Amino acid sequence: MAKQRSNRVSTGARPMTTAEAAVGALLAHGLDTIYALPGVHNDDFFDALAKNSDKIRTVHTRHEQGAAYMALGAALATGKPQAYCVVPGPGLLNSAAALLTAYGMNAPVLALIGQIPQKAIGRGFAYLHEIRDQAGIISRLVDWSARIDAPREAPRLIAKAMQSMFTGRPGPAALECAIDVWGRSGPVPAQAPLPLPKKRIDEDAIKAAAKRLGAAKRPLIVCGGGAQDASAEVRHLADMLQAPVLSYRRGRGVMDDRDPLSVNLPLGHELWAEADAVLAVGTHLHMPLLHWGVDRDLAIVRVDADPDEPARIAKPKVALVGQSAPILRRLLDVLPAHNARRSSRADDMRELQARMRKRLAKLEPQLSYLAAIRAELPEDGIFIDEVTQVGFVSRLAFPVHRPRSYVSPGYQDNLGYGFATALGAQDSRRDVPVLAISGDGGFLFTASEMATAVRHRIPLVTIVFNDGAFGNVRRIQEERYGSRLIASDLANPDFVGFAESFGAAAMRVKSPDDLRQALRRAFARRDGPTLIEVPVGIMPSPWEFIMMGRVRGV
Ligand SMILES: Cc1ncc(C[n+]2csc(CCOP(=O)(O)OP(=O)(O)O)c2C)c(N)n1
Ligand SMILES: [Mg+2]
Repeated sequence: MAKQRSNRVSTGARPMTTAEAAVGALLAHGLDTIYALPGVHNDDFFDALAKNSDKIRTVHTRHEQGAAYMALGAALATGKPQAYCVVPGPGLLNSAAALLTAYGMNAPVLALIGQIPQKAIGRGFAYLHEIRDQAGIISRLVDWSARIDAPREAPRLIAKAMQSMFTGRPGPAALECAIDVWGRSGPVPAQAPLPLPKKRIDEDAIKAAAKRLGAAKRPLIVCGGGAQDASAEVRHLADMLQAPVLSYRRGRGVMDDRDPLSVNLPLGHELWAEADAVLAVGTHLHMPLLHWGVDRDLAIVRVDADPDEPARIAKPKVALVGQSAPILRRLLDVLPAHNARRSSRADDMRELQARMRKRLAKLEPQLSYLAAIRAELPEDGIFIDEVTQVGFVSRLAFPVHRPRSYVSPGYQDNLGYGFATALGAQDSRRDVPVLAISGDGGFLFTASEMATAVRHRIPLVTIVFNDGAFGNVRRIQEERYGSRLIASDLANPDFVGFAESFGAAAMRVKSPDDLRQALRRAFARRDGPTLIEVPVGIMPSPWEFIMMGRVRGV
């Protein structure tokens, strides 16, 4: 059997190096960019990239976390697989927070990671960048990983990695390759991309879901990141059921916020209290199930790509496992036969929305700055949030009109992800403006990538809201710890001077009106980055609208 296979391999195989085979496989999967930071372990791989530079761009960063976050941003903005390449040991660990975030966001990011000489792996000889059980560490960060041990393995393993990133719960994958394997030559068989396994739609479950939802008097839809590719279907279902659609971080943009049925987290919290059926699409339902409560009067229908997800916290009435778009299309076919007659909820929803806007109105100046951004960022522009005061409010009140046009880090909520992720989004989507917001704390996590933005002429616009503090932390210390402030004040650079010193454009503005003018100028500049610093004071807390209490099953 093994012999037969090797015969088959040698007939159609062409001699090439592992690195050449790997680059060829990336190209065969439609990748045209790799985010990377070089080093001796991967020199042969980079040389293969150099030989193919007419087909694949290499965007090099100043820190490995920048490369991995850029791949993440590109994957989120395009919905397509993206790759990054770093050295082993410290290179891998430097990229690990981004890989963790890609895992949490179910983003198809392929990590290509170097290794020490193949024969020495696991032996503790103290080779450069050696780390104990690198494969074991990687296997905790991604669902699928492997090591390329010979040229002939590269195309097959890359094809398997690509397939794994879209199988079940989507997410990152990783491949290691030893320093002496990248340059090794050998016969390499041709390998076509592997088909994605087609999941049969469970017709009984579709019917059960249609009956539950169709009979519901107060249905609610909740969307997470897994609904981003099912926007048309969700919008149609919402209309058919006259169901409000709740989205918070990763689900924003699935519904157009101009639709009165599109609701934010606090309004969703109110509606959750009285809903009799919920359709949850591609979401952990973390806040509703763990914080808001459930009871027997609420029939939950889950749609999720991960077969283990629906019953993790609470067993739903109906679970539909697979890609959300085809499942929802089938539900749209079947629902009309079971759907109650429904009158439009538009007026009623407009009233609820107006009340909610009044409650949120105290979140100033955050709302006015967000309004200025929305007025200048075109509808197809992409907004990248951050773990900062204006970012928290954007998740509740920044109007989003299209899927994949609002990026938020999901449950990792890791400070400092934003700027480099936004660079990747803008690099991969040169056709639309991308806008990143940061606090002064978060921005400096990856601020060195301003050099990358200038080097690769990435026209990202970044707003830094500067309050001279880890403001969120400071507020908690004031409110809960008797104002014993510790580790929350910041010594900052002159952000305008900092950006200009890299060759970026920079401005400082002090009001929402001035921000609009600055944004207009910044978006007009398409050959490099712009930083806009906005000095701000202490802002009102958004947390009463985010961490909300139990409303069911009390
Ligand atoms: C990786 C990571 N480290 C620490 C935190 C904790 N944290 C949350 S918000 C915050 C302060 C944010 O400061 P800044 O970016 O200036 O925003 P501000 O709250 O001042 O608007 C910190 C340290 C986190 N969320 N993620
Ligand atoms: Mg701050």
